[in-house]
Amino acid sequence: TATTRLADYRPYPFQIPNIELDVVVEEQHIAISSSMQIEPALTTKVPLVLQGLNLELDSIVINGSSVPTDAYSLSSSELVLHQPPIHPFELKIICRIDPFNNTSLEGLYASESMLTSQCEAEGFRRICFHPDRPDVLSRYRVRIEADRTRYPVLLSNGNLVSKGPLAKDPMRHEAIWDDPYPKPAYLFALVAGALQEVQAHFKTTSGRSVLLRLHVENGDEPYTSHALDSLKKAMTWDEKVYGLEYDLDEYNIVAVRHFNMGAMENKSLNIFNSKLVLADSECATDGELERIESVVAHEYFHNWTGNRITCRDWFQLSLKEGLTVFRDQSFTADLHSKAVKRIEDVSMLRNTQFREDSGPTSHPVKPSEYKAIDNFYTTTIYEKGAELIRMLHTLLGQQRFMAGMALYVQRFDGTAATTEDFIHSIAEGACANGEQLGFDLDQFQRWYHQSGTPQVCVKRHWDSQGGTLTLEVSQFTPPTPGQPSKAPLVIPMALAVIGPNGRIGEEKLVVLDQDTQSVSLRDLPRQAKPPALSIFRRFSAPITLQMDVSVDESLQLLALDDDPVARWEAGQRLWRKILLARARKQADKPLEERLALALNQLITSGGESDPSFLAMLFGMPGLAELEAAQDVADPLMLYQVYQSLKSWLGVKLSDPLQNLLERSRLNWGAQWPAGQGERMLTGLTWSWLAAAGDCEVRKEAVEAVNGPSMSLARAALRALQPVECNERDEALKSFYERWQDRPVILDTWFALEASTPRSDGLEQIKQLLDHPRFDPMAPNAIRAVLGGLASNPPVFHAIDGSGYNFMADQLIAIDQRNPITASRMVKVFSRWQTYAPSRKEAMHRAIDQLASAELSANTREVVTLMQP
Ligand code: BAL
Ligand code: ZN
Repeated sequence: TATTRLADYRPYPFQIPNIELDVVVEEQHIAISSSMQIEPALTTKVPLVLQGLNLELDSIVINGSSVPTDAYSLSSSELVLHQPPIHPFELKIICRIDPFNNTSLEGLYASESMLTSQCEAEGFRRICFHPDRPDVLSRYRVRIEADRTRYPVLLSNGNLVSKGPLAKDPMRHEAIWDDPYPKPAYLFALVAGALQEVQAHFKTTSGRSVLLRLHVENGDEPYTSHALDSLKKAMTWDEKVYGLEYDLDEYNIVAVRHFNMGAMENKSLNIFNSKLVLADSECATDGELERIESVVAHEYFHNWTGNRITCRDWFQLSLKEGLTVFRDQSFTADLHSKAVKRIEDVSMLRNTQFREDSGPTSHPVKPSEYKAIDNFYTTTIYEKGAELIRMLHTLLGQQRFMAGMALYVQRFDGTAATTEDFIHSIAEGACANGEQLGFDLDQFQRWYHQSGTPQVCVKRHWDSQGGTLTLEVSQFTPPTPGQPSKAPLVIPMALAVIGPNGRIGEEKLVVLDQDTQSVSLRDLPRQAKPPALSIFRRFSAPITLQMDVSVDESLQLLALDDDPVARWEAGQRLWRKILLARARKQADKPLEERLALALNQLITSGGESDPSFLAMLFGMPGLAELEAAQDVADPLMLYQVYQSLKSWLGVKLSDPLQNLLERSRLNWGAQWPAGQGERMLTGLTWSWLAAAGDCEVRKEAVEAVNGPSMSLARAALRALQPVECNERDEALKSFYERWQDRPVILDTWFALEASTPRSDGLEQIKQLLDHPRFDPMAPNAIRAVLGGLASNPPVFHAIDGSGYNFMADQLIAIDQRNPITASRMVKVFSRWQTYAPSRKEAMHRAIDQLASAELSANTREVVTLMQP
């Protein structure tokens, strides 16, 4: 497969201001006629190259005249018109597609009884011949014609112009949609089917009324209000915080069972994976409700950062994704708890993005080349991309950042922009009143091009006489594939000093920009011992910190730091130390006792007013993070260590945990977002007490599985999962029986079953794949079972390699049907080099097994990167 390079970017030599699509849905196929108004952008003659995949070409007509076959050439992926007219012309192409046998879930495809589309990144070429690149913006007018009974609902982007039966055939009808905003083809969407509609209304700040419509399968109507409420909250927030208003009279969301992504921001016709729309507190956990709220907001926010201002090419993907993730993170932080949201995001970044960035698929936020762009919808582009925007926000402050955003929107609205356009607008807007930027903009942009997680090393010198704390700070980014050496980055480091009564003096923001530099904090209390240092507060940069921190200092920060993120971090440091020591079979008993004492105090003092934040402090670091800290990653050992530590804490803190549980029960019934902290604490308590063998807790957990709160039901299942007991089987069985008719929820059951450690685990997983309710065409179901396997260390990492081997076989088969889903899942093997020799060899054999199979370009690209 060809490599696409950023350096090779050239503007498309034609403009296509208008496209009329005529989509006729027949029994077995769809006939598509596209009429494009084409304007050559160059005076020199160049061929017109259009992309097309799995299209059956019927005819090509230019300005009403048929184009002879020798005037064009057609390959499996391209249509080339050798000598198109030099003046504006109309190109009409008629072709056929077969959405009913399209298992890739790209382009137009069938899901249950509906037809739906997914065009990002390069799906439009599976619908009709088109340049299919994001810098070609057109106004679309779309006519959809279909059977009235089978497809009563016909949707596309923009405004509905008309809808009604066909005069020539009253069994059929048509709808005409017109989108006044020029857009790239990846934002095109079309849905046809028997869908139920739930409506809401939103009045914009300038007084326009917007009709909000959520389309779901029959029977799913009761689960729509959460998403509609979330949409209204997002619309209000974007007006209030960014001054951005919605620009059309209607906004549609469609819930689809078969979907590769989480959701898609198509202009005024968002398409959502049904698991990210359908919810209420009985059938979704608190975490899922918050996630749905944030994804609905994310897709809505794309209307400005993504749709009105789109990407020039796919190397700019983070321009819209990093920025929009930053916006949705800020939205959730504003609506709920800033501290808890930041901690969740930092934890996720460490366990996914840092992992990606230290492995064979590491890539910059702005890659310089790719083979399959679908492989770049990664946590690096999204979450690290968001961290870059957050650093700009930290460096400039809210007001100046917003001035930059306003300039960016004003300058690039209606265009396809680059990350440089964005950065320069932010800088110019932030300095509009003559202020200095305070850092080097070109140097800041290295963040976009350098992959890898920077390490910041801090050595401290304390002058007790002068009251000066001097930090010798060095930064180093380790080599990553294709990037052996790195230059220093602009790193914002937020600092404060914490004394026995809390913070001393103001917080300080230091800009690191050298390989090594010295930072002095003066006028501190002259005492023998240096004060505790609160560093990288709010996780002010996506780095790993290397600094000697004593247990005393960590405990002091855990108790007194006024930045909740730094406080949580202090606790994480202790958790890491304890877990890693146990993994080395050198348990640090004195430290464990001290942490247990600190946790006990946190519970009994009652001083922590936010139970969700308390739950964060009780949360242990993730497996990926711990694996990264081991010289030789040992997932099985870590898995056992989590359990043994929980069990020890369950015994050690039995009384305070019972007390905490009792307090938490009082708020079990509170409606989300109220009560979520207590439900989180309940889950933690159950899990520690169940690990410690508490039978009463097991019984309570089983009851919760049949109770009114999905959060508690899932917490119960998670607590029971690692414990081999009858209650575990009983709980899983009742969960299945209760939810067997709800595929979205049943996926959770599949995931739980697949990740439950059992001696015959692999056998059980095979049975799940043969289960009558397992849908092999649904990416959610595949991810549930195979993702469950990957997060079941005893089964996946079985030393005979059987787990790896089975996974490879499955992925080879899935790749035949759905390359996007397969190429994402293949990354479960990406850490193979970090394991001990026997495991490493077994995993390598599985990678070889994949490499020698017939693979899609998507999966081949990832597998090739993983091979040494
Ligand atoms: N653009 C793909 C889905 C999303 O990031 O919103
Ligand atoms: Zn997005």
